[in-house]
Amino acid sequence: MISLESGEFIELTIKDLLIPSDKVAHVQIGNNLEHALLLLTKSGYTAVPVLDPSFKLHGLIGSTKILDSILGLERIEFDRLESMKVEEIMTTNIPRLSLNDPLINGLDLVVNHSFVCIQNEDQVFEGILTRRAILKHLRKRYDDNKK
Ligand code: 4BW
Repeated sequence: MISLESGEFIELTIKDLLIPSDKVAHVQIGNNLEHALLLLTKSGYTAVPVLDPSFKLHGLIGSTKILDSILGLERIEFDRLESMKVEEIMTTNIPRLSLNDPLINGLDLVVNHSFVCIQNEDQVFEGILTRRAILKHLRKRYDDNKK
């Protein structure tokens, strides 16, 4: 068993496991779907944040949503990628946390989301908390407990 008696998931905050914004791939409002699909394909991520020029967080865009948006009745209409903008199809109803929120709030959210966006009080994007970071942390706690 992993002992969490110290209450560390309440004592630790999101800040402790954050991937900072400068290390997070993103697209910008105004980018077309062709650009977004290229970025997703090249980076290997299935979804990334959508930011504006002042780094405010507006939503998420993923490859499944992009491909779904260009599905025609009989074929995939790739020519539409150039004219459609990310803001037309991005998901805006996303969970958001702040740097000082307790890590337990992040743990709850990564059950159903592979990552959670972190923003400040002005909605400026600070980075992400990933499922991987939380699992790595739990694994380390497990190893530490065995010693
Ligand atoms: O390029 C990658 N590098 C590494 N080290 N791991 C990767 C990479 N691409 C995928 N992975 C692994 C991670 O374990 O596959 C998992 C699922 O990827 P996803 O969701 O479906 O693209 C990754 O799990 P994770 O690290 O917990 O990340 C969860 C989700 O967070 C990813 C992606 O949507 C987003 N993400 C993670 N790091 C990101 C990022 N988005 C933009 N920039 C980053 N640096």
